[in-house]
Amino acid sequence: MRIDVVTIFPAFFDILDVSLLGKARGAGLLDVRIHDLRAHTHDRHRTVDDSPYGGGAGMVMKPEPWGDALDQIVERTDAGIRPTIIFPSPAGEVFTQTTARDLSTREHLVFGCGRYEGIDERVFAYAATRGDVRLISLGDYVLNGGEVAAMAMIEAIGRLVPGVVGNPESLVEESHEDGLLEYPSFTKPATWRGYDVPEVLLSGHHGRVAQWRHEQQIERTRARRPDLLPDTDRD
Ligand code: JAH
Repeated sequence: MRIDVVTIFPAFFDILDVSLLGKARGAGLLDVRIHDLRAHTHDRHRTVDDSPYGGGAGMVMKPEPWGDALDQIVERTDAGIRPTIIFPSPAGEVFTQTTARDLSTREHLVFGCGRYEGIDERVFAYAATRGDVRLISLGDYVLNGGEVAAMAMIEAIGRLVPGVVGNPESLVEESHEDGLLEYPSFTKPATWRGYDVPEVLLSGHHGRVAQWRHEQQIERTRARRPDLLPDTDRD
């Protein structure tokens, strides 16, 4: 999978080299490239923002550097394949494990990281001529820019690319993959500071263990995330 990121803060993405995904990059499974939006400016101050038409607080990202950056990325990378162009935005569709699974099947993702009050709206219309545009939110809160949201999405998507995570079974056994929260886990010692590991896990009875874990998943989901359960299972 090819991933391009456009940002005015390339340093945010330095940790990709040391994370779990760093290895996948070395192995050629993920080809992640970071692009400085300011490299696509032409004025002495490398300006990326300006005041909003119609007035209002804050600044808006100018369209021209975005147009040039998108042109360069799409032309250099795509032999006929249409990239999916993602703009992290609190005004977008909400990112879930289903979104991550869907995006993990794409050959080419481009992340456009906005700052300030946002990006000139015409950039989204232009981007749609070069790829499939998605505005995606991590949740109902506001960050200072799209970088941290893009990092979270890259990690969630990248680990679903075949070969990136060593044991594929660990991918299906985790929270959200079956629509329920994860069951509790324990390791040695069997007693620690007066707390015991549940008896059933020491029993060696695989059927009882599986049933107990499933009950725990349902109980925790009911307590913490009833919104994930069908209405009929809620109380
Ligand atoms: C804020 C550009 N839902 C997470 C999220 C994603 C993006 C942004 N905020 C929150 C954001 C300012 C400018 C993007």
